[in-house]
Amino acid sequence: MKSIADIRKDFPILHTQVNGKALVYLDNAATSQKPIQVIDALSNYYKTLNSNIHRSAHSLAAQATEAYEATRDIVQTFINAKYREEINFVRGTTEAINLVAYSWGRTNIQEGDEIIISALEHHSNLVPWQILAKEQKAKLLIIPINEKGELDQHMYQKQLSSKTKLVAVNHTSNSLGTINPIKEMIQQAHLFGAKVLIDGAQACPHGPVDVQDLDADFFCFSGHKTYAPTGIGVLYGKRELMEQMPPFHYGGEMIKEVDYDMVTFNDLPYKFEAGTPNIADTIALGTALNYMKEIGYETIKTQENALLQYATEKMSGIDELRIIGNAAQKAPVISFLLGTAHPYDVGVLLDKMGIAIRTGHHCCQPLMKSLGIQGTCRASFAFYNTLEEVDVLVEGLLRTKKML
Ligand code: C6P
Repeated sequence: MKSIADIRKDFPILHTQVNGKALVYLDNAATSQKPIQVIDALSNYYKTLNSNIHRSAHSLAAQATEAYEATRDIVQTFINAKYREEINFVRGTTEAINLVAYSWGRTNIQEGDEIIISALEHHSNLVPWQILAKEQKAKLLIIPINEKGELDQHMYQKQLSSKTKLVAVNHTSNSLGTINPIKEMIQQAHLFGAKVLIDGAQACPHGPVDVQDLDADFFCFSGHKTYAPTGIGVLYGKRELMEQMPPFHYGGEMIKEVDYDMVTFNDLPYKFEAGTPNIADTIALGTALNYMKEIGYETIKTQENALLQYATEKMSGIDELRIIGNAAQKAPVISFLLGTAHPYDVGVLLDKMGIAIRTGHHCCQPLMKSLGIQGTCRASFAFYNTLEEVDVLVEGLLRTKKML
C-alpha cells in the first residue's frame, strides 16, 4: 500500500509554488489534480497511438480503437453497469444531463408532468430541467433542505406522485458536501413509475458506485474531478431506455446507413457518440480510474474521512468561522464564512499564502439565495491532501481574520 507521501510524488503540481509559497491545493471539488500516470497516458497517446478510431483499417487506428474501448470496460466496472454499451462518453456531467434533457426529456415529458430536483443542485442539474419544463409546460418541484443541509425526505415523499416523470438529484452536493440517500430516493421514485437521473460529479472522485444496486436510470460524472483530464465524462443510461431515445447529435459514427432521404442510427453506445470523439482524454480517463483502484478505495476513504474530521474540528475552533452544511453524511467538502468577510476577499488573501480554495456561489445561486448569503468559501479535499495542509489552511484563516 502506498503512503500518502508516496502518492503525492505522483502529482507533479503538488510540488510547485504559487505566489512564492508551497501550493496547498484545496479546490478538488472544482477539479482534481492529475497523477503522472494520467499525464503520461495523454502524451504517450499523441506520441505513439494518435489516429482516428472505429473507421480505418491501419494498425494505429486499431490500437487506438482498442485503447479507447478499453476505457469503456474500465468505466463499466467502476460503476458496475450491466452492459458495456450503457456507457456513453460525453464531455462531462453538464453535457450528460443536457443529452438526457434533450433526448429523453423532449420525448417523455408532456404538459402537466412533474420533474423533481433538489435545492442542492448545481446549475447543470437545474437549468436543463427548468428550460425543458417551460418548453413542455411541465412543472419543476424542488426538494427543500433542513438546517443541516440535508434533503427534506418528508417533503420529497409528499412531492412524489403519479405526475412525477423524472427525479434528477445529485449523489453528493458540491456546495455543502451533503451525501444524499439516493438509493432510497430512487426506490421511492420508482414506486410512482418515475425515472431517476443521478448527478454523480461529486461522488465518483471518492470511489466507485454501483448503478445496478442503486437502480439508477441515468448516472453521470466528469473525468476531470476523478483525476482524469477535462473534456471527458460519462453518461450511463439503462440499455432499454437508451435504445428508445433519439440521438442527441447527428453526424458521422452515429449512423448505420444514410441516403439523401433516409438515415438509420447506429447501435448503442455509438448512437450517442457522433463525430470523432475525445480519444486521448478517454484513454486517460481509463488510466485515472485504474490509478484510483491501485491507490485503493479504502485508502481514499480513510484519508478523506480523516481530513474532513480534522478540518471540521480545527475550523470549528476558529472564532467567527461558520461552517455552512453539517449533514450527517458528508463528502470532504467544507463550505464556510469567516465573520462578515466577503468570501472572495478571504479567497484572495489565502491565495497569497499559496492556499487554493473556491469562493462564490459554486454554481448554486438559488441555494445561496435561500440561505440568505451571496456565497461561501469552500475547501475541498482529495486523498493526496495532508493534515499538515489543514493546519496551513487554519493558520492562513487566522491570519486572514486579522487582516480583514
Ligand atoms: N462543479 C465545482 O466547483 P462539469 O462542469 O460538467 O464537469 O460538472 C458540472 C457539475 C455538475 N454537478 C455537480 C454536482 C458539480 O459539482 C459540477 C461541477 C464544480 O463545484 C465546478 S462549478
